[in-house]
Amino acid sequence: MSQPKVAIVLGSDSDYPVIRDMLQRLDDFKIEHEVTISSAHRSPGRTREYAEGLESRGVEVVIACAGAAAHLAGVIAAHTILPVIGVPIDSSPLNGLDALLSTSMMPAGVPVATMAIGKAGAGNAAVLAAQILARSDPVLAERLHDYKKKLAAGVEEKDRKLRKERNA
Ligand code: RP5
Repeated sequence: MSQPKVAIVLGSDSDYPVIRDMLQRLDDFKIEHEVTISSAHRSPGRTREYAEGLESRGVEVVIACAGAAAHLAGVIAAHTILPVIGVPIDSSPLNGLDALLSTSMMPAGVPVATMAIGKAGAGNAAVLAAQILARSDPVLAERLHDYKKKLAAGVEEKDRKLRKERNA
């Protein structure tokens, strides 16, 4: 297996079902990736060690997914110079609003590119990671152009179906 370019970190195994689209999209873009569970609160030492080792292993983008008072993305960003994409997971009684704020509202100097809450954000994280990697990978850039074309074609197809239904 070749070296992962994208490292996905989950705060808990309970976050895994939310990232299905992300994994599918990374597979579709043919981007090597790895998934690890590590918690900013429950396993802070492991999280720090993992973040510090990413760059030297050739990883280029990190996607950190966590719910509740989610510090995972920020803590990883504190320990690496790699771009960190944060996905707030809707796993708490506040439905992810807590995670959205704690992931996005980073103090000056340590950015986290924060996605939407939940499944849509998880899928978008894969697309953003692909867009970052595509700056130095023309083949991947071509796959992204195709992806955009498919998105547009999907909307046209929905429009056609709706018009047909309404005229039936
Ligand atoms: C966060 O707390 C995790 O990212 C998860 O979204 C949430 C709940 O974790 P579990 O109690 O299910 O392990 O750290």
